Amino acid sequence: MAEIFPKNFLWGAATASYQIEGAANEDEKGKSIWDTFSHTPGKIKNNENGDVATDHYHRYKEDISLMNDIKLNAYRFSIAWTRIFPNGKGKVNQKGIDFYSKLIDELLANNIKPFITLYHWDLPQALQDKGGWANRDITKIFADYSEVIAKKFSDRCEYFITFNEPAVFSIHGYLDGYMAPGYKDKNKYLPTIHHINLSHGQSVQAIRSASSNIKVGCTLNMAPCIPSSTNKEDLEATKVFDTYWNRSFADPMYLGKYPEKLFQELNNYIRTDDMKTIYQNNDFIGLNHYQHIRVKSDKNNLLGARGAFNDELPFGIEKDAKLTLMGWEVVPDAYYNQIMELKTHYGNPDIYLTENGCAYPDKIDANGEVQDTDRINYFRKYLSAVKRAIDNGAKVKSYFAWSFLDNFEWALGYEKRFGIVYVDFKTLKRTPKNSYYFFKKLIENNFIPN
Ligand code: GCO
Repeated sequence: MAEIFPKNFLWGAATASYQIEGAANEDEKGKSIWDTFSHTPGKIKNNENGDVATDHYHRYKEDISLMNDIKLNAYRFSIAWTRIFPNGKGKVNQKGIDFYSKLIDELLANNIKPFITLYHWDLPQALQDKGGWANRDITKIFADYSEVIAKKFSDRCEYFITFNEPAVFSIHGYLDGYMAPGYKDKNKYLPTIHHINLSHGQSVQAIRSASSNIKVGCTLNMAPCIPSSTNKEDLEATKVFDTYWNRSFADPMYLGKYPEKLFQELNNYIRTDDMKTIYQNNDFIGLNHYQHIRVKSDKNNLLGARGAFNDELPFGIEKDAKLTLMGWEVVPDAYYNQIMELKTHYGNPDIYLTENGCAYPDKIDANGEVQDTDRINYFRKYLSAVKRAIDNGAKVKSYFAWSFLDNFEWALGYEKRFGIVYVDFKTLKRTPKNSYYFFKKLIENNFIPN
């Protein structure tokens, strides 16, 4: 059956500053929490870091030209806050503005719409030293940063995303310590939830006051939660995990309220009018999705519940299950269900699929090609799920593959290759994988290729 996507559908790829840019100490960039974390021995696999990454900072023209060759018409990237404000606030660093300005001009010259993510996890270390997201002062500082970016770039960029995956960086950054800044402290985690929500609201206000031509929303990582067994504890844990993972940001930002139990927990931090500020009638919801999450009860976790995690066998499945290199399951139905849940539960919003993809152990073969057939199959199945959701009334406007380039996969370093373009991390040479050509055909024909 023909797989025709709507007219004006945006086909893109996504990246994030710390994962690809490199140039960690150039042009007066300040230190971020990821610079600190990745230089702390034992935090990252093989003690790797993003100092050079894919060197996109110097190679962006080559990368954009590769995007244009397959006619991507959108590109989602994030701004490194520390390039704009090396210490998080104060005087704007013109060199940082210049870099993103050149990047945006290059995209537009190639007919690619820029999607700006303001925060993809690389908080200025100077702000972390003052408590980071656990300190309420950050809400105003983030709004000021948002306003500067909107003022500088709204003449050329229509789409702004405030945060990338608040659930991920709050849980892994403040509760289980797996990511920067590496805390395991529920007393820091709880205020962090509220301050991120509030920062989102203030940021949307600041962006809209800078320009009326902008579409703004937040990108959330949402996924159906599945109990790992039928035990009472695991069933209960699944509800708890769903609240923190899926609802702690979507509900306040898109419905104007916290789930009841969470509201009680956050009570100390919520002030008059906060909920109104958070609920901004966003232009869209951004969805990052990879798989459903299997959950089990875990007394050692500060939530008492834990989702199956990178690099471990998802709880409750057979040992020989076919998984991606992250240890993630391939479940296109979960993608369909998640998109439909946004439609029914969050008021049928415009949905931008801002990330979806998979890691596999890619190799360049004797002919100089990367035969990433597993990845192509993954995209085929997940895109069919997207098409099905569209046919059933979901207002999906874009699909961004994660990722354009192989890159620095946070605590897991460089081993997990997610790109549709292969990067040799020694020479930094780019080699398009077969999945890159899959997207070329898809975009050319508006049809999922066989
Ligand atoms: C995230 C981020 C990306 C990841 C990708 C694969 O979800 O963690 O948005 O930066 O690299 O999702 O894990």
